[in-house]
Amino acid sequence: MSLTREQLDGFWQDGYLVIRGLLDIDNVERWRDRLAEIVSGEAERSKRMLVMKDVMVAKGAVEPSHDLEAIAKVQDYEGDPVLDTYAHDPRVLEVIQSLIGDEVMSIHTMLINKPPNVDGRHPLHQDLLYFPFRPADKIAASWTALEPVTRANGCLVAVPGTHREPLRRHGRPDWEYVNVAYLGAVGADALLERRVHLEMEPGDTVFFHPLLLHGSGRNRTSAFRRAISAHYANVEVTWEWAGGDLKRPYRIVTGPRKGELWSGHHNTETPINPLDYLADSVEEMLRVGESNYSRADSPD
Ligand SMILES: O=C(O)CCC(=O)C(=O)O
Repeated sequence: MSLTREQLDGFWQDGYLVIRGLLDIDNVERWRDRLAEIVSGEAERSKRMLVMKDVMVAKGAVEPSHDLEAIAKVQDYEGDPVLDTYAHDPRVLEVIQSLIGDEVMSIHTMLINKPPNVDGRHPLHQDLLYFPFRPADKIAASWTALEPVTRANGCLVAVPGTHREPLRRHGRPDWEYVNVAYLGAVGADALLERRVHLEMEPGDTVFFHPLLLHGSGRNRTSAFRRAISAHYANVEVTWEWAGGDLKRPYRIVTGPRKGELWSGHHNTETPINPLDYLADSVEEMLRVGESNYSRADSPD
């Protein structure tokens, strides 16, 4: 699907664009079923796949009544023949290409499962924190709802226009239970009032910029809230992090080099130290903004 001028302008103005009904219910059901098969062991896990337990389950604070209720996400699903059809879906890729250019690679993949009964919040953050590539304008995410996502079950929230701001430092929220690597942007609470709740139907897809402040609230329902996502970068990006590479394959997914691994330019002269963007202690987080991550200030 090629984007209209209005949709393109909307993306660059707000930092995100929701496309209703981009993917159909057959796909959605297949991806949901696959999650269940992976978690039950019916489907073999692909080589690099990471299945992450929710922190409350891991710490024994919640006793799940079913295996699926224990899982927070499946990460790096490349190699899974069913989930990976998402990262290669031509409808997703066409939009991505309109946003960041024709030749793109997949740089991160995830299926996020927000079960009932756990906290499951994701503080406001910028995904660029996790990516070694620059410029940010050549990176974009797609995130597709796998069931109705609402304010009640912890839909995504976004703060429009924040993609024009620099990458912030990120730290651990002071919530009691925080899933591994769910870091929050320091000082972002001040912008919570401007957040927009992105309620979506199954198959609806939001595309967003890696500097956009976004997060998600608790699931207060008795059902799951699942979504599948992928991040992409134009192959012309530069690797900007200091200290070699992450030894992970970045696969080109469009154009004449489709299927090949990225082997682009590395900046070795003025690299970025990714640790500079991490708040390294609670004291420091408190100094920067009294209580940046209080319970009342969650993205629900
Ligand atoms: O799906 C969610 O709840 C949040 C996902 C997200 O923001 C992320 O993984 O960067």
